[in-house]
Amino acid sequence: MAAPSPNPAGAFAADLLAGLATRPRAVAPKWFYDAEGSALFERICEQPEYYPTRTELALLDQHAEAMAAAIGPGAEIVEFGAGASRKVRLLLDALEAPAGFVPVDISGEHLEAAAEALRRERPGLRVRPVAGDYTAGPALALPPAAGRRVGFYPGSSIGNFEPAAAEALLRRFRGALDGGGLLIGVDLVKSPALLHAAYNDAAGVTAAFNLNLLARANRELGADFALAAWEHAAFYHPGLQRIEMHLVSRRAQRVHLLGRAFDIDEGESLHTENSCKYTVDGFRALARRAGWAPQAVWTDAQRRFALHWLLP
Ligand code: AVI
Repeated sequence: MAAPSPNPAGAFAADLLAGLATRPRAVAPKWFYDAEGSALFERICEQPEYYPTRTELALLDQHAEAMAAAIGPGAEIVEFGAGASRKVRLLLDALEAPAGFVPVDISGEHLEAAAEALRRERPGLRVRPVAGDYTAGPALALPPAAGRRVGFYPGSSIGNFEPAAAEALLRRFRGALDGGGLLIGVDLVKSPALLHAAYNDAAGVTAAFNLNLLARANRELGADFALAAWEHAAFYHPGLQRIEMHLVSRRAQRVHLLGRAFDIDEGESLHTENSCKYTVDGFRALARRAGWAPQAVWTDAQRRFALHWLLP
């Protein structure tokens, strides 16, 4: 994996400066996840409209044994983008003699605490967290394998990459897992109304999550984004099968960031996230293009979410 950036604020600054200067303006969603953003994301997962988390948890709960059988005994689970590690617990509970757990996450802050909690709960489990950006940079450098490696990438985070980038990331995982399989959660294409509600929750948590990107730039980079002058917008694009999230300027305004000034028109947007949705077959085709051989797939009765088991 990429070594943790020696200067993450520098990487955020460079990305945001470049993103504000391009048209349409855009910034990568990975910058949502500072401590505040991660906490807001945890709250999103609890909103009644945001079905992916509870649907995936139910799938893991219901099919853990079949998944464990597919994975086999003695596996070392590598979770990409590990958060509170709630989902992996369901998997670890079902696995036969797991050789270890390697949570990988860009935000090192919670990683060590989450790893420590898991070690306390499961004294026999070897937990070796890796802090760094698994999406970019040189090939992932994981600690020497303690067993047959198996990747776990839940939450449909793969949807936050456009298909070409998602294909590249799946290839990257294939390289890092060194012959091991990948269990991956993918949000399914569904009714636009359900999707729209999931990204426009009534409590406004997703809006706060989106706006936190600007608040973070103010906190960390001394920018002067006026939060009240920006509005959360999320909508489903049926042609591209994705939710798009934007921050839309409510008025003409000038923003300062690290000695540069950006003039933003009323109604202009900063594109902050795509969340791509896939049919089961569409995702299997993407996985094949990335060199994976799709195996079993588990979906809920309402076909909202899918967990795919892939072999190299
Ligand atoms: C992390 N990721 C899969 C979430 C999603 O649904 O795309 C992030 C998110 N954005 C808004 N709500 C949730």
